[in-house]
Amino acid sequence: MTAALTQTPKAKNFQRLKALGLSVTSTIQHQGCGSKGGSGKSSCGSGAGAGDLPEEIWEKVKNHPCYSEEAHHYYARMHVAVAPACNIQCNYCNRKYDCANESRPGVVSEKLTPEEAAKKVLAVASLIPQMTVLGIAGPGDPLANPDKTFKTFELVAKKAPDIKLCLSTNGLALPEYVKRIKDFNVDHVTITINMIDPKVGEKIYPWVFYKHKRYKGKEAAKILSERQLEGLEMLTAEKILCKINSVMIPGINDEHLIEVNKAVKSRGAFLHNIMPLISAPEHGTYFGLTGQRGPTAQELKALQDKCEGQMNMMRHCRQCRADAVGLLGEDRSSEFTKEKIASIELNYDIETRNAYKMQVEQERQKRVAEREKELKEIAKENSELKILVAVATKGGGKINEHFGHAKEFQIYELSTKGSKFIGHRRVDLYCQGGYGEEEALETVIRAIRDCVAVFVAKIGSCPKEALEKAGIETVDRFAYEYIEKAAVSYFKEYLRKVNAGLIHPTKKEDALIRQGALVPLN
Ligand code: CLF
Ligand code: SF4
Repeated sequence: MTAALTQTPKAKNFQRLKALGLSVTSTIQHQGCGSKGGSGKSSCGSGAGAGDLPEEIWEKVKNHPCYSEEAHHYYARMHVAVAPACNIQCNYCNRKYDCANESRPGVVSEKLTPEEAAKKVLAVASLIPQMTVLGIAGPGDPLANPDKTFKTFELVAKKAPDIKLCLSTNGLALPEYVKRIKDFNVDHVTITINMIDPKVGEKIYPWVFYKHKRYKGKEAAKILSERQLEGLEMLTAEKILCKINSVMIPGINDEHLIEVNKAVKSRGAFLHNIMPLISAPEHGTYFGLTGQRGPTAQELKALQDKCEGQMNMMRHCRQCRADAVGLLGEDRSSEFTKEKIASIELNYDIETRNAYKMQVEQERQKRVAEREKELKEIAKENSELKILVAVATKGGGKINEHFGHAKEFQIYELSTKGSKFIGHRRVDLYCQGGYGEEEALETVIRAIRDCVAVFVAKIGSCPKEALEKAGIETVDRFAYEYIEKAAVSYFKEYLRKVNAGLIHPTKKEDALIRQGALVPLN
């Protein structure tokens, strides 16, 4: 009898992952993933865990990196760019670039046919067992390209039945396709809703193309809004999980998004994702060219906080490309070009994929147990104080990244309720092949200057000094520990010092949100 035959199923699974060079932690670390962090249990659905949601909802979201903040530590999504056409014009979009509803402005490197897309999905699934979701999010609108979109879903469902199907749309054509969405088992749909008032809408949408006719101004916005809300109601009636994306455009729809939030909540939306406007002039969008600014970090957080009382908020969105591949904080799309796929051996192995999921479940339970222990401790404290900290991590929910290697920092709000993930800040890499880049350090400080401290696995003396001069404590004593556990432990100590009069908390300066999402990994 060979050794393989005497192995337990668990050992076999472990071997399968090892053959791919994978484990829950090593996979994420290897990829230098920007996807990490986690929040305490809260009413926030995106951060909610198994015990916070009804069983049938948890089953739908537990492996979806966008619908569960907790899942995005471990699971990846991929997009296939099969939908080039669009039926509306948004003032934050330039057709030459990705759909800003779901991606940073950046060209889609390759458009695909449904057959090419299905092959790409199998290639990615063969090499990245943590890829659990296929999303179609552009570069135009998936429902303005219904044949290509549904053909892709059909091919993938046949060949890789364990992959969840996900769709993101502007909603104009949605009511016509709800039945097809249901029939194709697409269980997650995102609608981008930026307004429910045509007076606001006409400032965002110059036109829509509906029933063979182009509409402009308020009339266009009214049609769009009615179709979006009707589509949302139809989807939720079919028990399809709906996420609403909204682009926050200061001075145009920022306050209005509170009304949008109420309207979508009352129609059964599961999650609301308010994203900052991306409007760099070089993208050539109307807003970019007219100098419309995006929100600051505090403006965005304040609006998300206001809406959180109403419904579950997503705060871990990376505004990813329409052809993104990988964990949310990374982009591995360049590894899966048509040319490279031709040389990848397709080996879609459901057992390896299940083995990865089993490992993730074990890892999740460990993290939850540690978090719960710390939460009990901090709950004894009595204080209204809230502070922000930035964390350098490359995955697994741990503080495991060097300061100089971080491409983004995770931001946590600490209070007596525990630690809560509130977003990420993209930064320029400080360490440039052995030396520190002063300009990059400036951008890091600007991105995290609303934080009291930055947690890192390691940091050199130069950046440490500059950060401390800027009022940001550098903390490396929790290197390689779980973020939540370390954060609560830090907050307890911080509170003790405040109570003893050793620290006098002051209002921190607002931070700047860096335009766009992550750049591809090197
Ligand atoms: Fe893609 Fe969108 Fe599905 Fe996710 S992305 S279609 S729901 S699988 Fe996710 Fe990317 Fe944010 Fe979108 S992080 S832009 S929310
Ligand atoms: Fe661009 Fe997407 Fe708006 Fe269409 S729906 S104009 S592709 S952002």
